[in-house]
Amino acid sequence: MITRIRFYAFIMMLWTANALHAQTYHDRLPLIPAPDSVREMAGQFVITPQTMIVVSDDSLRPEAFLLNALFQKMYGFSLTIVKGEKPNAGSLFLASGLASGKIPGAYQLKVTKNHVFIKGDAAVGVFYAVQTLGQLLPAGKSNSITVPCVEIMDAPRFSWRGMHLDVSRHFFSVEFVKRYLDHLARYKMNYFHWHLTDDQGWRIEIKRYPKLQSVSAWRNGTRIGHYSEQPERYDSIRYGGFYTQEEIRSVVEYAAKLHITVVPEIEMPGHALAALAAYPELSCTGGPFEVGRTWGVFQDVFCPKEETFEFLENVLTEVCALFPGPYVHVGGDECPKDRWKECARCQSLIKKEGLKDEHELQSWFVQRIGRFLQTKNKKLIGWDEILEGGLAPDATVMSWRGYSGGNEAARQKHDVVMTPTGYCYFDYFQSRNSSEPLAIGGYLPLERVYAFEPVSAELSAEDARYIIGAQANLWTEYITSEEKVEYMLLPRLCALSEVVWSETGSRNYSRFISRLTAHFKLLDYLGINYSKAVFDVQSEVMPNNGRGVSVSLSSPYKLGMIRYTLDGVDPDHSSPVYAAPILSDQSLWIKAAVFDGFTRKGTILEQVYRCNLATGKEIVLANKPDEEYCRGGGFTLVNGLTGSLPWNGADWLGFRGTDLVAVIDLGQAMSISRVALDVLRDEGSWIHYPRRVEVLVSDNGSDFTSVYSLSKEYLDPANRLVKMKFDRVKTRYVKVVAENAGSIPDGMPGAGNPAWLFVDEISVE
Ligand code: TNX
Repeated sequence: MITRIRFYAFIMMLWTANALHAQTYHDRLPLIPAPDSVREMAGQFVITPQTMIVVSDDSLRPEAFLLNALFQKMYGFSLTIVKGEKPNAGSLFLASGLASGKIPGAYQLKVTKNHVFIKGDAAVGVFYAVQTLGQLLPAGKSNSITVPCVEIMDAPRFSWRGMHLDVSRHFFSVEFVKRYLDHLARYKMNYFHWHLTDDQGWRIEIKRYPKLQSVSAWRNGTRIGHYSEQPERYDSIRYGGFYTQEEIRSVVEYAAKLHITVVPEIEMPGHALAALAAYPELSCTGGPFEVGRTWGVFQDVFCPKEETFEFLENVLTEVCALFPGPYVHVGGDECPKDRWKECARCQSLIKKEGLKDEHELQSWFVQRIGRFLQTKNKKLIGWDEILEGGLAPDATVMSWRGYSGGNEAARQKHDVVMTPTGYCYFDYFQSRNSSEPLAIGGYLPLERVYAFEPVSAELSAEDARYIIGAQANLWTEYITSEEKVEYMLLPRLCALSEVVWSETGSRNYSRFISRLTAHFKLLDYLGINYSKAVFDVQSEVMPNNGRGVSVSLSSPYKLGMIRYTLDGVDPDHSSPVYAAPILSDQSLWIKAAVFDGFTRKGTILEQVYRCNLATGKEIVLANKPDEEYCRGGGFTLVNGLTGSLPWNGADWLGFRGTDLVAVIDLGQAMSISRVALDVLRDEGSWIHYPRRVEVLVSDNGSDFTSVYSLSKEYLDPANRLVKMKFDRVKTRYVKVVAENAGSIPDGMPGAGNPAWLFVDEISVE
């Protein structure tokens, strides 16, 4: 009998082992970013206050201290640290010397019933192993902590795994900046880009220029509501602050312990209004100026004269001394050239230096600063505008206006950090929920961050090597509190960390979500704020064989179920469970939410589809939309769904500098007399109303006759919907043209750049 039980136990064991294998670790251990390889083993290791940490050499003591700090925070005790050659039974052993890969940070973490064995390539690898171990710890106070037995091998994909924080638009305390660094470290990020100066406040103490502290660090009020709101409203609260050099040093030191390099950003020549308010003589006009109280781009910028360079070099001398890292970020973005065009001094400088125009003058400006930084042994890094008029030798480019600047820089053999707005701007909305807190605009849900690939397929293998990594940016125009910083950061940082750390092959969104939702327990336990948009229902609309649309609902959260209604009533736990796509050639009103038993997990998705003759029909676009705003392709324009505001990557097509030319095949000749085009106007985001619209018809799809055309003078940009009525005509093909506004005029945000044209829907009646 006993043997039989043993036999069954054996079979059961095999079965469980197999099951574990089939399910893969991804779904079980809440590790983010996903390690290269994870082998789960039976059993667990138990940590008590008596467990010891053994370090193989003294250089690893700091990592042991950090592990202890984590135990202290989570369980209220810390362990004794001793030095030793090998893992004692019952101890946590930390060693270095693992064969390292190209990029520092590789580690092995082995948890057995007897000990925890950590081996890193160096202290940095040990540090990352400790972070991984931290994510395996149970969320709940106890004196007996169990860790599952597992063997992990891991190494980073990119050497630049960055996260940015703007402390100018809103200011955050040193304590909070350190907490922010903890978040970065938890997900193995290694660069902190500290945006220290901008129009609305100068936040770093520079001893030589005390007015940067007394004047530039403070503004007399702040814009209320969104930048696009009219009339403009302001509060009159004096707002500001700055970090003393001592505080800066303490942040840099703190970051170094977390193996994070701090990259300070001192903005020039643009975004410099706060500095000019204190030192107006550094401008072209002489001022006076006040520290910015609203957002956007200001015309007054540093004037490229000797006093300015003297000032900037003195500032940078103090900055270089404070930040031991190799990089200094000099901004370079959004510098309007209006003042330089009107300034006799600038114009004679252009002549004297043999420059073509103001863009080359900006490039000359940045190159001069680059040469100065070289004397300090620092590398210059700047936003992709530093490409215009020629790159400074050895400059590293941070590509934010899509991929193109970064790709171009890589082709010129310059290092590149990718941070395209469409994937990396954490100041964008992450949910379409109408109760979402105010954000700048745009839509960047978790899934889209997760889909980010820093290396564009357009690059050759040789040029791709210059993409040293990626980062996300957190601009804080609308982020006024620490809680909101965390809310905007998390969990999007989790997705980004996987993009920059994990092997591309291991990326799988639904597995990521199961690990992430399990990992939320730890965030809850640590009292960290994060967005729960991941529990929202997602929808996908497809053409239904020429007869309207087919709408599928899904949720990445597999533990719940989707319930929905079609009558406008909010779904509850008794509403129908979604099982198959909803088909319709009539208008459709869908409300849906995810339920875990009786509990609704996320918010309610609400979508209205308005079907017309064009809905679900074949559509061909002559010009490709930009790769950042092309999801859903041409069908986006005939899917019955009006793009939501805030505008986003899902329901809108974005054309950068090019026109919309769409041909819809109605399938057979139909009688029509109206075409409506839904367009977006958001000039703050460089999105402009079209210059001209036209409707053409054809029976054969190649010879078109114009039936309607209207140009700028007659178009009313106040209308989101461009309604085009004409004499009733029978036709099979309908061509709709919307001409891009062209280059953005001077004085507007993004002046000189190609305007965006955003369209989301064409209806034909
Ligand atoms: C553009 S990205 C900026 C910032 C704004 C941000 C808002 C970049 C280099 N410049 O000044 O805060 O957009 O999303």
